[in-house]
Amino acid sequence: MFPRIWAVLALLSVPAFAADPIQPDEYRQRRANVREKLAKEKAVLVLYGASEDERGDLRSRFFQEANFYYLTGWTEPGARLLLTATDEFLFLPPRNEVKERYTGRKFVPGDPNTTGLANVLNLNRFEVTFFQQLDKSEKIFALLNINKNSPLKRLTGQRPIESAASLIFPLRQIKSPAEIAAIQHSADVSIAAHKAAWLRAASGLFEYQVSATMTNVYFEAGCERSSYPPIVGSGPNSTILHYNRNDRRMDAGEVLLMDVAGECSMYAADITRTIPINGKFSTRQREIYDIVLGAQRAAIAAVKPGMRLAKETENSLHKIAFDYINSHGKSLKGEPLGKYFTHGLGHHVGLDVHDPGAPVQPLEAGNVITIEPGIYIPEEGIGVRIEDMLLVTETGAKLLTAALPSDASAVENYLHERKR
Ligand SMILES: [Mn+2]
Repeated sequence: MFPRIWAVLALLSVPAFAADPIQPDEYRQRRANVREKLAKEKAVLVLYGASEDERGDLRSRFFQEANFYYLTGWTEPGARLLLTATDEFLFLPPRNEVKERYTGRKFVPGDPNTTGLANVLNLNRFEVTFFQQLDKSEKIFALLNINKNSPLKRLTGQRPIESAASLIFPLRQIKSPAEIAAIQHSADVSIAAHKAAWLRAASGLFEYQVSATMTNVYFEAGCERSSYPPIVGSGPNSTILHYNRNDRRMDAGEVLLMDVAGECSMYAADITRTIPINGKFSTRQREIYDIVLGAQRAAIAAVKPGMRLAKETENSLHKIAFDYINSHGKSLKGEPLGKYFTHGLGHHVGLDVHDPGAPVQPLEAGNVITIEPGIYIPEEGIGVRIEDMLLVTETGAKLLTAALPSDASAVENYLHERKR
């Protein structure tokens, strides 16, 4: 009894973290980096922040658009950003007393400038300022895939708008020390969530109860949301890649796949573990598990600058994992298992759980990625995925999620604790 309570208390004592771990100077530096590129291109950049009623369904609180947040740290709705080679402008909506009754006082132009941006203007000054700056520029950059840019299209008429992705995404892919610390914090809190789930999981429990145990750990630690809807799949559900109904009762003898992580201070984590619900893998489950783990370890060992996450490419990490899976074990029909590894090997993680970074791009030092091979065999009701987060370094990689065991025996030993 006591060991279990002690363990739970220890898990929940995750240290608090600053609301915004990024200092104003770092936001300034990010904008300076973009403005340097704008100077070369003789261009201006316009970004639209998220608006308050974008979702319109009352279910979700306001969250800033990731690129807007990356360049400003600004967390209030309805803002617009204009960057030029030599200047920067943050445009903010005027006060709205009716809205403020619901969501509180908002910062407005004229308040003492604590935004960190050189110029803060009323949103109704946007058009005239934009055209003034456009007179001195040749190109306009914006994020085109966001519908809200249609008013910008109306303003610019025939002048083409180029994608700002090429300006911002390469910066977002190289994580700063402060970002790495923030991501590590999200990873640590999510690891605590997984450990709490391991102590809780038992036959007869519903998947949503395990999900609740996990989300509680990171919400209790001050994280603002799940990085993605929790995936807690038992038995047959473990073979459904993005299963998130989480409404099945789990049974002894099944595996439980948990792809669950929290987003804290805007930075996401992404972690998956698969455990035996009754504490011990069956022979077949253990065989499949060890193949996935072997594939993951082979890929992790090969991570270094220049390698790629993509499938059909030189220096492919995916190929390393696939070849391992395809050359170990067999299906019930005696076929190789490669065809049961049905998704990508990994992705970048940061402000978004799927952060900018195409799989074919060679990895660089400062990237944060996941490595997450899996084998899903519906006819056997066995799905195993093991997902860890890594920081790519000059010579290899640092495992950010090393504190969460993945070795099958270590997992079983941890599960054994709950019986005492
Ligand atoms: Mn992932």
